[in-house]
Amino acid sequence: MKTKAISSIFVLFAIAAGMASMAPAAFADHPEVVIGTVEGSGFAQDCAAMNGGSGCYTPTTATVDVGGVVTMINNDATGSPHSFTAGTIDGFAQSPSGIFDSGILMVDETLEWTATETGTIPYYCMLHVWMIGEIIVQEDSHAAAEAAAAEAAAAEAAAEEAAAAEAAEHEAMEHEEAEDVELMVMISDSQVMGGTQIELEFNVLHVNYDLTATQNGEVVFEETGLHSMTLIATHQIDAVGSDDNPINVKVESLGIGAPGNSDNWTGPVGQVTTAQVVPEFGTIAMMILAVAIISIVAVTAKSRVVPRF
Ligand SMILES: [Cu+2]
Repeated sequence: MKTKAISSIFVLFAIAAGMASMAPAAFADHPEVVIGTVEGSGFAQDCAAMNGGSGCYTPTTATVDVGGVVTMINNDATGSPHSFTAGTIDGFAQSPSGIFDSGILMVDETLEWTATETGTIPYYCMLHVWMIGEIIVQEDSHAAAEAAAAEAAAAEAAAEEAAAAEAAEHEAMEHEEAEDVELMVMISDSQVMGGTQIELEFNVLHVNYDLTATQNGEVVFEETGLHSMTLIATHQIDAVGSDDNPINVKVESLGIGAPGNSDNWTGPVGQVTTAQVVPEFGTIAMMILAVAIISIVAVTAKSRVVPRF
């Protein structure tokens, strides 16, 4: 049980570690980015041709993490003023989104803008309607990794807690077990119709046992693998004991638990309780003949314990 709990922690931890190590690979790191203006972009609409076909801003498509800083600079060496205005432009119809707007930037003037949420933000230059670009804001890879790590830590903590609970439960079971192994058998008898009725009284339910009765060295009753669902079991022996010829009854415990499920039986195995039955008056003579209290240290639930005598 304990081993299982520990191995499940390892599995969880392995999954968590895997997730944490995979996260950075899934997202490239873009804590900050600089966007410039293409030289001469203010004079000709053909920025694409001037910039190797990639647009009028450099880069035309920029990527930044949430929380990352975008520095927009008008570094057009021709000295043209430009703007970085978030929104779209269709011909001369401008639709600023308001996410950011640098206003008119003279050469070397900048706008710093911090991305706050994921998405794609188009922008344009309000002076040169052919200048358009976009900023892709993506999830912070560090934050994602941290979130994954935090999740992993939480899972690990939960697993540990579960393991602790299981261990506690296990310990509690061991205690209970240690108390339950105190098997007591009380043997009483009565003379009935030319025979003897043996009554066994147990202190626990579901005792599995062998019962043997001998008289004068001869076996008068023998049954193995008996099971007492209740606390009392009665057996009929076809013999009558006397002072000169008593019946010796022997009860040997096999374990406590459901019949046929001996792998899960607990309690003392091989504990022997004997009684010498000498009915004199035909009434029930109660005799507590053996009360064996066996203290054991149960290592696992399946351990068989052989009591000492
Ligand atoms: Cu411009």
